[in-house]
Amino acid sequence: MRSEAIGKVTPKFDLKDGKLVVAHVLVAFIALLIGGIAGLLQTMVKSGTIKLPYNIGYYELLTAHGVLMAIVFTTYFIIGFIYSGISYTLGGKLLPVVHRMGWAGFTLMTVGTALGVAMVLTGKASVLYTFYAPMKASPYFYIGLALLVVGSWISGWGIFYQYKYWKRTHEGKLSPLFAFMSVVTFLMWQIATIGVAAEVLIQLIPWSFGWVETINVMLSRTLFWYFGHPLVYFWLMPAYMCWYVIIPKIIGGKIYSDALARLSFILLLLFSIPVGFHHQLMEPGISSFWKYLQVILTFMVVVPSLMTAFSLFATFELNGRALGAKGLFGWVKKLPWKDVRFFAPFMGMLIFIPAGAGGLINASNQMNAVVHNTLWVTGHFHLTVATSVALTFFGITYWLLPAVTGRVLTPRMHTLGIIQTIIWCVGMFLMSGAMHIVGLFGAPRRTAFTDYEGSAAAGWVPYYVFMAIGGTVLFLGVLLMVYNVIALLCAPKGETEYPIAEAMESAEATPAYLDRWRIWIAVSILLILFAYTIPLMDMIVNPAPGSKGF
Ligand code: HAS
Ligand code: CU
Repeated sequence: MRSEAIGKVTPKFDLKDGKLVVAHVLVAFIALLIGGIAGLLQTMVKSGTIKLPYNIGYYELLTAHGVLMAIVFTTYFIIGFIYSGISYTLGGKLLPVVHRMGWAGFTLMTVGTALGVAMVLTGKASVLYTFYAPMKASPYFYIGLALLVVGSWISGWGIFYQYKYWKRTHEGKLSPLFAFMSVVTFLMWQIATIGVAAEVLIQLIPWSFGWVETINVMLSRTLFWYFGHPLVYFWLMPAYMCWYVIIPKIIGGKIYSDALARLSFILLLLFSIPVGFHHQLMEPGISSFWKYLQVILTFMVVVPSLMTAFSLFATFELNGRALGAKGLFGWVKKLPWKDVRFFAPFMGMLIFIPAGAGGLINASNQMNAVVHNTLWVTGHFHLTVATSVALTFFGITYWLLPAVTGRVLTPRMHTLGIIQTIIWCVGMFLMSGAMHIVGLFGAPRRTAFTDYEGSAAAGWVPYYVFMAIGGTVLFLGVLLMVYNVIALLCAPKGETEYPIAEAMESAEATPAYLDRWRIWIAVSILLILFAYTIPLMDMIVNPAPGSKGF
């Protein structure tokens, strides 16, 4: 591999920390497997091909699929990946207290996940992964979620602690980019999860225990989306960390600009949160001014993604030219296509171009009226989170597991990984493509049946067939990925580098103000207060009829 030709000796990964990383990654992939099975069964139950015992129906399976894939798989993978990176870049080892916090967070999250998933699979929490009112689940589902969130907070505090310790012992030095990005990601998570914690603790738990009779639905949805949008950036930012910090090293190049990377993460911190209304554009009860304001902020949060695209193109092109590439696109040929550590995340990037464009359509008020609550939206997030993010996480797994367990990535694993990536892209092209098109025709999302039969809906059937074929291909992709994870854990012993790239310019080129956390946290909170205070007050003071008494 070309990156090895650089020949610099890199420190070994601490194998004790490696166990913590493996634990997280394993739970993530168990969730992917069960979530994948639920995804496949969900289509079969919906189409009436099979009938499951214990009344497990479409909504139970769809909830299990969404919760396991979108919440459990991602959160565990992200924490495992980030803990590995802070161990490696901030001193080569987790501080003992941080190591313990990592395990404490893991334990709490796992108890919560087990409780939550048990409720879903026994039919006591068929509320979908967005779980806002008025759908009601067993209180134990919400308690499970609360434990999952609190567990992730403890892990996040561990990250902050390790970072602070490093800063204290390396005064005046620029923190490693990976660590900086980890802190931004978990700061954002910390601020965003306050919304869902408030919804769960103040509204959903008292209501589902029957302590209060009514619930303010509007408030519940708003608190959910205050969290629900930044949630998607919580998935994306670790993928960006791979794109900015890992990929340049793998292709044998350098990070285009450390300062630009940091600035884009600061912008993600500022603009990820005050935008939840773009999920509520079609809702009455929020005045158009506040929707308009949050749509403007939504278009602001696109800027750091465009900066990321620019920076990646720059890295690819400059590196290609250094290797002798000619012409406008000659650099494409210089990319290491046979290296799965590159190929899988690269396909994620490529697909993020149409995926992001779909997001811009969603965010535009008039077009949102066309696509809202249709399968188009399902298509959108299967491209963003289930392809761009998931393929990047798969790509990380191929070097992460060997690096943290003292093993090697064999040529056979590269080949299997590339096959897995291709299967994923083909499956997603069929499934998500069909979802986008049929969504434009009006086919609704998250509904077990429609009674449009015989009218416009007849034309939807061929697209449903493509969705089913694509979904089946994807299920094979899940099985192969789970096989790959097992194979990686049994790979021959040896050394695998932890690929962290260097920046093109020196550390002095990064302005110090990017590291001024207090300013950025303050601006972030101000923006949130600006975008949310008045509409929230309005929902609480003037609740919709029926919500009174809450
Ligand atoms: Fe979204 C709904 C708007 C991004 C996930 N989104 C969802 C839902 C999910 C989700 C899960 O405004 C459904 C929630 C539910 O269940 O109801 N989304 C956006 C916008 C963006 C966006 C404006 N979404 C994401 C990301 C997600 C995600 C990222 C997950 C990870 N989304 C919406 C809206 C809705 C919505 C509305 C509500 C719809 C409704 O009505 O319900 C943007 O942030 C996207 C910006 C991205 C770009 C692309 C930049 C490209 C890059 C790649 C460069 C490639 C290279 C390789 C360098 C502008 C960085 C090229 C190499 C070559 C050789 C060519
Ligand atoms: Cu959003």
